[in-house]
Amino acid sequence: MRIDILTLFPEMFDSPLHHSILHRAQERGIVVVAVTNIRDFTTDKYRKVDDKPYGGGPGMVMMPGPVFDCFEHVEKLAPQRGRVILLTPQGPRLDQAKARELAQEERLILLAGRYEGFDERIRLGLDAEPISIGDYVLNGGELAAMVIVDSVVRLLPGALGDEDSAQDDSFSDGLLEYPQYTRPEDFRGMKVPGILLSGDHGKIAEWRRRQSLERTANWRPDLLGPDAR
Ligand code: 4GX
Repeated sequence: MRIDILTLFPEMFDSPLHHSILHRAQERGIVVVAVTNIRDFTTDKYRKVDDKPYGGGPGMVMMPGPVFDCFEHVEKLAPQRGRVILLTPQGPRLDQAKARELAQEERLILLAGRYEGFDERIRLGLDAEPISIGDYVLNGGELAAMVIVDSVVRLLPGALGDEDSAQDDSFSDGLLEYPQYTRPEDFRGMKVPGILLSGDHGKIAEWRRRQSLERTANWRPDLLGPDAR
């Protein structure tokens, strides 16, 4: 997979891309992630990327010129266009199903905006699909783009080590994951549930299933369907 990210803050991606799973996936050639600075595609003396909104109102809006020029440059860096995604709180929300869908693509192009957002002609002209990572307001699309990269790359074959499994995680069966314990058996008086030390794998699987269902009912009833809420 190739992932291109268009942003005014390319340095924000350095740390996440150079650690752990994302770092290893790039080293293994499972994914190429390329970050491009939209400001490099300005043509004026002040490298201006934003302007006041037509119709008035607070804040600034990202101008179409630099974003289109940046996109048209980036588009040519690989043969496929893949899916073009615009990070915005106004889009349909990212979930595990969407992450799996995106992981099937050969290419993604992510547009991360700042200020009050992009001139609407950017979404329309580039036919970009809006995606939100959740119902809260970030200071820019960069962290949202990183969330997409992180959740998608870990689903690519070979990205996780042998010990890890994308299959067992919460949401793979629509339920929250059961609680995990490791040593010591007694930590400050808090004991590991006896069943996990029993060696009875049938009973352990049953206990875990029940824990998953209980947690989901308590904390995320919405996952069990509209009737459970
Ligand atoms: N999930 N933000 C984008 C600027 C903006 C505003 C409107 C396009 C249209 C967010 C989220 C998020 C804040 C990123 C506003 N860009 N993105 N930014 N939640 O809150 O994705």
